[in-house]
This record gives sequence, structure tokens and C-alpha cells, in this order.
Amino acid sequence: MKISKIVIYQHDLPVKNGPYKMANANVDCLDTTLVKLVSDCGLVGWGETCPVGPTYAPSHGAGARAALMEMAPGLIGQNPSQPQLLHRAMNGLLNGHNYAKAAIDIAAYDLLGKKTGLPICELLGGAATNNVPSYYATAVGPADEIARLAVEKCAEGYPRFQIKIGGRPVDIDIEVIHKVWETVGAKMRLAVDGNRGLTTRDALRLSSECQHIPFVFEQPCDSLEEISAIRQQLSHPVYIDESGVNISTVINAIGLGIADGFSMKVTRIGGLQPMSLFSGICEARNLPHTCDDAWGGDIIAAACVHMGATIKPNLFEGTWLAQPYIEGHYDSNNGIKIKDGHIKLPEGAGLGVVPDEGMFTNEVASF
Ligand code: 0XW
Ligand code: MG
Repeated sequence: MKISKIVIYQHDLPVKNGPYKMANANVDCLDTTLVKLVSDCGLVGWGETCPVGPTYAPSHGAGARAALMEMAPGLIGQNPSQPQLLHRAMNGLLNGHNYAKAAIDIAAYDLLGKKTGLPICELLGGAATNNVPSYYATAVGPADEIARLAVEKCAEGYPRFQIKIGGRPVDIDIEVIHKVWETVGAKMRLAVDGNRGLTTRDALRLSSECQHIPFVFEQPCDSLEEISAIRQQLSHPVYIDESGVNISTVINAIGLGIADGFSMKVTRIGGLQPMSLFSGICEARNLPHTCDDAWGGDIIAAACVHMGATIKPNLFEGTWLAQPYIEGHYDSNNGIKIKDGHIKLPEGAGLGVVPDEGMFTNEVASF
């Protein structure tokens, strides 16, 4: 099988009840990029990459499309059934830009699945479950509102709740965490996500003033160096998110002994092939991890759910989806949905979702 055509689309995803606020980002509408790969045998595979605005990470929508346009001419004629070789070909065409390469990787897996008649989870080693746990992530908000959401999400069946903090006085963040703990206690596993937004001073204070509350502290500060400097003084396990930018930084964080787990995004690490390698490394060192993405519609959601289903259950922290923040679906029949805090693994070959192409009216380039 060979790639015979690549089409790139831009699509807007408005935030339901927006804006969505994090320590370093405040977003109303997300700029997503879709990739359609057509094979010489007439099969079609879909990929997607959707940075959550231009300040969350060193990625943005226009950057994804520029990187894809740089690589696309050199990818025509490549074999999409060989993900490893496809990554080497992409690396030979462009240095870095994992989040753009991920859209090609996902579309290639979709094609391979359609060619073989297998769902992507089978291509990645096999699903351990067909009901993938999710977790709810709040925006940065006031104590009463976040505690109310905790009660609501607990009742809906979410096994895990991530509280966003940062970008404001740390006293308010500490108050929010105390209030959630007083309200729902240990009924859900808790994560507190600083999204790089805390100084080491404030991270130390927060951990010390919440010593009795069993949460994992996700990416409290901007860099691995800052986190490493305070790691020994923190009372909470640390999960690395934004700083895990590729396999090398993941290995580095594990080797430095500063990662008790990871929050990982399929597109940040470069797609399903490197995500599967990442998950294998975590399994070898008994490190819990999530399998999410920063944002995106049904294509990215399906990719995350297939990958999430393969993760060793006792190490799996769940798949976060943007779906609760998005109106509608690309695939009106088999769109990916969270129900009772869990996500049903899609059935059928490849991703198991087929977008209504008519929705993507902004074709940016075709090769
Ligand atoms: C909660 N998320 C998975 C969604 C937003 O993109 C941020 C992200 C995170 O954990 O940082
Ligand atoms: Mg995070």
C-alpha cells in the first residue's frame, strides 16, 4: 500500500460554555487540523492534531499545517502500513514538530486498520478493556464551583478528577483543593495540575499546606529543572506532563527520579507509534500514566481511546477527552462519547469513526 494523496483541512472547535482557562492559556475556540490520507488502493485514513491554543505548549494550529505542508510532498509514495519506517521518513523530512507528525501517524494507522480489517487497538498490541476509564479536568475556577463539579462528576461515575490551578495567588489554589477534599474525599482519585504555572516557592507551599490530601501533583512548574530542584521537598507524587516532549525527555525524567507518573498526549509525543513505546517504557518501570490529547474532535478521541485500551490497567490513569467541552461530532453515528466516566472502545476497522467529510469546508492544501 502507498500514500497517493494527502489533504489538509483546518476546522474550528468552539468551546462549549467557554472560555476554558488554564494557568497559561485561556481559550474560546480551538483551531484543529485534519489530515486525510488516500492510498493507492482507494482506502482513506484520517488523522487530527489540535493544540489547546498557542500558549499551552510550543505548538499551534498554523504551525501544525505548515509542518504538514513541509512534509507532505515527500510522503507521497510512502507505505502507511509501516509506522516505524513512516516516522523515519518524516524525521528525514523535518526535524521535530511531533504534533504535526502525529496526524500522519494516526491517519496511517487508520489506513492499516482498514486494510487489515483490524481495529487500531489490535495493531497496538491488544485491548485490555473495551470500556476505557476517563477523568474529568476542570478549568481554573473558584472553590465553590470546583467542589460542585467534583460532586457532579463523582455522581456521573468518573474515577478521577483533575483540578486545574495556577496563574493566580496560590492561596486560592490551596482553598480549592481543601474544599474539593472536604466535599468528595477519596471517592475519586485526585490530580492537581499546575500546567507549568507555579513558582517553586508556591509549589512547595501548596504541597506542604495540603499534606493530608492524597493527590498527584501534575507539572507544577515550567521545566524539569525547576521540578527537580524541589522534588525531594514535595509531599506529593509528581507527574510530568508538558515537559515530556519526546521519548528522550521521558527517559531523562525517569532517570533523574523526578517522575512518579506521566500525563501524556498522543500528539505531543508524535502519534500512536511513539505513544505505544512510551507506554511500554512506563510499564517497564511501573509508572502510572494517562493517554490523552490537548484537545480535538472524534478522530483524536478515537486514537486516544484505542491506545488507552491497550495500557496495563493498574498503571492506567485514564483518557481525557475534550468531548464534554465540544458541541456535536464529526461522526454522527459512532462519535466518541464519555458515559458514566468511561468511554466505549469504538468497533470496526481502523479508528472506528468515519467523519462526515462535508463538515470540513476549509481545505488548506492537497498533495
Ligand atoms: C486536562 N488536559 C488533558 C486538557 C488540556 O488540554 C490540558 C490537559 C492537561 O492535563 O494539561
Ligand atoms: Mg496536565
